[in-house]
Amino acid sequence: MNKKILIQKGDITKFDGDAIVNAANRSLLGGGGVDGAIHRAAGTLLLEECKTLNGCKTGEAKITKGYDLEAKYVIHTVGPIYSGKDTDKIFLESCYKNSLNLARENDIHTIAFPAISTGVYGYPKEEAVPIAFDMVIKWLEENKDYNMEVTFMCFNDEIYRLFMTMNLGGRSGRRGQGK
Ligand code: AR6
Repeated sequence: MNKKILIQKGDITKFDGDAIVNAANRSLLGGGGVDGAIHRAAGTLLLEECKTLNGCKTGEAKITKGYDLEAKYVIHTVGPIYSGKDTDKIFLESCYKNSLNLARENDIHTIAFPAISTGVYGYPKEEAVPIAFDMVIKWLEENKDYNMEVTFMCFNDEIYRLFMTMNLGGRSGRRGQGK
């Protein structure tokens, strides 16, 4: 099993690491779901900093401080609203890739992701989880020279079960090789 990937159940706002990722919307001015929870836990200064960022395009990522959170930074990314088109996957992959690139640029070594787009944005969980997992594996392989630990913070049992299946080698078998 790859020790650089952790799968945990819980609330991402409690993550005690360098950064958490927010599944935001293009305005970056807050919302429901994990976005609302992060803004409530971080305090109003987070919104003030977000107002200076001029929003964020789908698939891209922007960084702020974490304020009252344990995490030092919040990386805000905007997942696709599920449409059933091929572009959904490309945008979802970009969220993970661009968040990790931005993390590396900011010397972040521990980061937690929620399951981007699987709530309000309607991405089917059984499709979104393998996309997330495979993209993170790919990024870690391409950035072997950099020490990064990625936590998938699962807020519900189904997401947790899907990530655990991936990590045990479920779909591709790559995790089942004694690593
Ligand atoms: N910790 C970890 N994961 C969580 C938490 C939490 N505290 N709360 C929810 N989740 P969603 P989206 C999970 O809807 O689908 C907002 O209004 C949740 O179970 O938060 O990308 C934004 O402003 C689900 O698996 O984000 C946007 O408008 C996952 O986080 C829109 O929702 C994502 O669900 C973005 O929609």
